[in-house]
Amino acid sequence: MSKAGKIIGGIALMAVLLFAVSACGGSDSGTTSNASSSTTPEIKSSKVVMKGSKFDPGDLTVEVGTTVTWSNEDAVAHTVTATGGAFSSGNMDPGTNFGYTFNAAGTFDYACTIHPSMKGKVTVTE
Ligand SMILES: [Cu+2]
Repeated sequence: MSKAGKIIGGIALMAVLLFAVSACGGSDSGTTSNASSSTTPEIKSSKVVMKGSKFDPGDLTVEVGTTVTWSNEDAVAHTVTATGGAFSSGNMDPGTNFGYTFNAAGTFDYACTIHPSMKGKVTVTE
């Protein structure tokens, strides 16, 4: 009886160890699943950082359909306001973002209305 109990105990221990190993492996592979990316359309995005009262990059070229996100990493508020009125972020406090999707080709000059010398440009290509 005691020998059988020892075997059962051993099997139980192995089961616990196997479970621990498989659970660990499962959580590792879970973050790398990217199987459906080939069938979904590519999401194009680009980022402009606002820092030191400058847009970086100040001159950006993207493809039609790209969403550009401006991120205010400065200590003061800024705006992203298109010269032609295509888009306007309004006041952006430090730490906030503004996104705009460019669905037409062209050149879009913009500036910060608070700091008129703070200028940038997005060129959108087909
Ligand atoms: Cu500004």
